[in-house]
Amino acid sequence: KNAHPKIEYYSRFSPSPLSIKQFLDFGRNNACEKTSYMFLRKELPVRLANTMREVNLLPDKLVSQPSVRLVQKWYMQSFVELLDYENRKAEDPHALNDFLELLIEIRNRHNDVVPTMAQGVIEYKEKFGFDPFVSSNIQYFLDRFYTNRISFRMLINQHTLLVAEVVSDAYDTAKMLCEKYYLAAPELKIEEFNMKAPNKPIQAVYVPSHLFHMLFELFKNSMRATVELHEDSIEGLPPVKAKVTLGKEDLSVKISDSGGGVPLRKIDRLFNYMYSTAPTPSLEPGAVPLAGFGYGLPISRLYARYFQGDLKLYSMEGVGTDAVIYLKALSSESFERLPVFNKSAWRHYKTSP
Ligand code: W6P
Repeated sequence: KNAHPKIEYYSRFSPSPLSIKQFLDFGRNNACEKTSYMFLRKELPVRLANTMREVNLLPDKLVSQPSVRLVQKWYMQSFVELLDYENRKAEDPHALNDFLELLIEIRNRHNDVVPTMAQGVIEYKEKFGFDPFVSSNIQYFLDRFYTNRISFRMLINQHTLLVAEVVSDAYDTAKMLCEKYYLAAPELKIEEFNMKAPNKPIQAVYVPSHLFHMLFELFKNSMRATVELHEDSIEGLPPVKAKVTLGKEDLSVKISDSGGGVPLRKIDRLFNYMYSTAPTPSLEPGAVPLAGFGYGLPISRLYARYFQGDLKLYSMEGVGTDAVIYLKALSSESFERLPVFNKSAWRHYKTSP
């Protein structure tokens, strides 16, 4: 039910299409967060209201299915919560942060929209069978509904890159690989410490795919070390720990394992291309190793350094390893670090190490 009068009001506005360039310029990173806030607090309700009105044009027999009702409820709740910001000035000291948190909540609330709608279609089919007219309506509606959802999440995502979320995505992906090889994987424990805004999730101005790449690489290494050391232990696998911290200068992510560590003498080798290409241990053809015989670590360190950060390993032989990714907390400090051909570069090729 669209009982709310504001739905009618907002649905009269057409959504404003953005170009890919606007997305890039407009993210919190480049433009100011205020501009983004002023745009989104109107545009998000407009996009929600447009879709909510369309749901009501679906056949009653479909709209009344419990799953569809549930989805409608999520849309209504998100819409109403966004209305709180209709008249909240960007200068209100808490508005921007509260808004950010609301966006994260909304994104999570709507995570299961696709399978839930699919469930609604199943419920309908079980009760009323297949009807070509309804099927064509549903096809038309769902294409538009999901396009709206893609666009809505695109807007939210460019406003919020949550570091802990990337950490847990990278962990999940590494865990799947690890379980495939070893039939087990250590648990993850994430902790956050936001020095700038205590108890607020840590946001980053960064390239998500680069962060994912680095974390995925570190998790694979930590998991391998953990499983190989503790495979036969009756206590089970010690967890891999992640700590995300935001300070004035640095945004750091530490991944710690209790996989037995690496002696100091061998740490540099982990970043050495020549060492990393040592004859590969025998592997089934087509099999990819979980970690340890590739360019994963040296290239991850290049990603970190590319925007003025770094990647370091601190290991204690016999115990375990801490890997820390350092990123710049301020977007104004993360400019590209590029190789330049000059005298100093030239000298590197002419002198011995
Ligand atoms: C290890 C070796 C290593 C490399 C990179 C990251 C974590 C770990 N743990 O034992």
